[in-house]
Amino acid sequence: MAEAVQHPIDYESALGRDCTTLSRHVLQQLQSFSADAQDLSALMSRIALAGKLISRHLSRAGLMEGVLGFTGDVNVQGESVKKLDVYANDVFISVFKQSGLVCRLASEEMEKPYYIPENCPIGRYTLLYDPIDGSSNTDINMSLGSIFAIRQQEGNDLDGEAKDLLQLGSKQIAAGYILYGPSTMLVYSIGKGVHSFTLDPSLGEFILSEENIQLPQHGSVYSVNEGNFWQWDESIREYIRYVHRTEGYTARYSGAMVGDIHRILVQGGVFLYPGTVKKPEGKIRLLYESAPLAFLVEQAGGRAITGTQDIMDVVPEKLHQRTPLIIGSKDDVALVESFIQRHAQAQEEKNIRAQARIPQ
Ligand code: FDP
Repeated sequence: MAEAVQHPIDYESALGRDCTTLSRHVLQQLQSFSADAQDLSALMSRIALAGKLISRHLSRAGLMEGVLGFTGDVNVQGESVKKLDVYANDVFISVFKQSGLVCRLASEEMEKPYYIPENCPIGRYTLLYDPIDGSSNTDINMSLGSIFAIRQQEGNDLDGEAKDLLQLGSKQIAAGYILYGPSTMLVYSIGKGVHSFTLDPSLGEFILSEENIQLPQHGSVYSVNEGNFWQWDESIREYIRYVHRTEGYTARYSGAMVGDIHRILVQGGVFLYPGTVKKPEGKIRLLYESAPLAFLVEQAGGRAITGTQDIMDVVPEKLHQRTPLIIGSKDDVALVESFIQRHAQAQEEKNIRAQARIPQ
């Protein structure tokens, strides 16, 4: 009888992979144990804890009373608040209590920034976050996300207006998202590439899955809510007509941007949430959705624009500002942009003709 072939097990690399936790990864990236590096590692660990708590809650949501559905309140954006939005918002606040790290948090669910007074004498950071992205998916057991960004707090914000947050996306120290899908993943960047971690429930740890993710230059996916077709600008409608009649494109839209962006990060393509007649600035919030995702996608070699400007160049005027968003693979974003530019140029020529009374 033939002897069974022995495959040597490479314990060293298997263990190395299993042991790369998020906090260790942050320190490895910074190659330092300085106070700043320790802070960033601790910040990411707390965000990971929030992700674990929310993930656990979501996995049991269908088994518990009073977890799903609406609270009956309307948030600052005029949207009906879901019970899970409130839960997830509070989780982020509570994981940062007595951390000495984050003095102030700002989220979609709170009109004004929330202060944790005991942290403020030494807490140098602000956390901006969308606790539950894709709210329409909450009650139907579909993928959801959380989006986060960390910025340095500048000054003491004596008037409580958080004006120091009204700055460019390049002021973000770290950004990322947590995806609650078949497995829970955390994807982050501290400006040194994009890295993904998967929650191992048996260890209760996020373990490194992929380092230095690179977004393909082009992908077949376009991800947009086509129900808004008649509300878009003609340039966006033209782009969509183009992908409809061109071979090689396929539509994917889940209702949770984090899931759609994750697909694009891995496989390439473009996600769009353009302005509509009802919402000329679109739906996506700049400070805790567009800017963190733009930071991440640019770090992975992609692009994010409003249509006329890079997202990272937009200076916010207010905390809950919205922006149109076109984000993903460089070539695909450039294609959408070319439709917008062509349309703007044609419009300009038309206006000049009209002013000069030249027949159209
Ligand atoms: P939400 O339902 O939580 O507000 O962040 C905005 C967002 O989620 C995205 O996650 C999602 O892609 C989009 O809104 C869905 O909005 P539409 O139903 O208008 O397509």
